[in-house]
Amino acid sequence: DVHWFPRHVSELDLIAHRTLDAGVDLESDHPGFNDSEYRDRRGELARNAIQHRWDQPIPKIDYTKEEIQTWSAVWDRMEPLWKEYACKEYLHSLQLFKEHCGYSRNNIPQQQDISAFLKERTNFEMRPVAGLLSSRDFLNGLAFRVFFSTQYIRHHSQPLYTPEPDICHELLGHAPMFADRDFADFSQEIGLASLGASDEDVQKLAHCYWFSVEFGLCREGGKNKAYGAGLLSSFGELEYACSPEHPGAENPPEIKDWDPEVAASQEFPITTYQPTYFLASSLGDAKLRMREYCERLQRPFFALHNAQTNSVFID
Ligand code: H2B
Ligand code: FE
Repeated sequence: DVHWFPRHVSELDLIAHRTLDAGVDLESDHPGFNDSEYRDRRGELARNAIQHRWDQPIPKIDYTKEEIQTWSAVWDRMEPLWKEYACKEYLHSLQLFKEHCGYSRNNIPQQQDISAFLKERTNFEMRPVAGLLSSRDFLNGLAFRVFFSTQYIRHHSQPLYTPEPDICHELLGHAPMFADRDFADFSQEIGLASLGASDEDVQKLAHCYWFSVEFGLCREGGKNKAYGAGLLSSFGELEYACSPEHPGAENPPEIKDWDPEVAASQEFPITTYQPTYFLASSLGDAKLRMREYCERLQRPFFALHNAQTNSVFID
């Protein structure tokens, strides 16, 4: 039996409701657990995301002074590290986002502005989501060149820590990468392979996603640079991953060549720095290898994407 999957971008509205956590039921060790104002804000943004429909503009959010301070704190810690360790594609897009999408240390960009810009450049888009989705649902969105993105920010008491994706991770880590054609295509490749896939294959694809879109490194001018959002939004791990010889790294990570076959069955921790990273020779090469891997998956069909109608059909 083939698992249900969306055939048209409008059907992502159904998926967006299926959050594993509602984005509001904070765990007792969450930094915002005892802050009722923060919890109310999370509830408001979650409702905002659930009400969103695929063909509507994404409502503008008025971020508070306190939220902007948290954003600035992250920005200020990350900016010098991006210059040193982010891949050139990221740095190029970040510059464009500063010019066109309101990116700066003093302003939290609006998802609508980023989405409109990406749509024009690589035909990718963002859409709000209240909380975590299953791997299957999340990856299915990528097939339609849609990135599900949260809209809340981490708690101000710990600006450099978040137990879950937040706008610092989504907008500073992920969004700029989708302005790169190879990276956008790479992401969609994983998404298309996830449509109607077996649970086992979805898990393999989720591992590939983890070691690339979240924690991927690529080679550039004899150095290892980051293209993964988990690195680009984490000041400690970015340096740890790209500069394993830096003082204080007693336990340098293992760096393997990007091979989706190997990444698919590589285990990983989610609460500590990664012991293993995968290094691609370029984003274009990462994409080609991903495509080859997806073609080798045992599937009764392969989904193809029609960009004009933003729908998929079965080959
Ligand atoms: N859901 C949301 N909302 N954001 C994510 O970044 C995310 C997700 N990542 N679900 C997925 C799972 C990822 O960890 C992989 C595909 O399992
Ligand atoms: Fe992420």
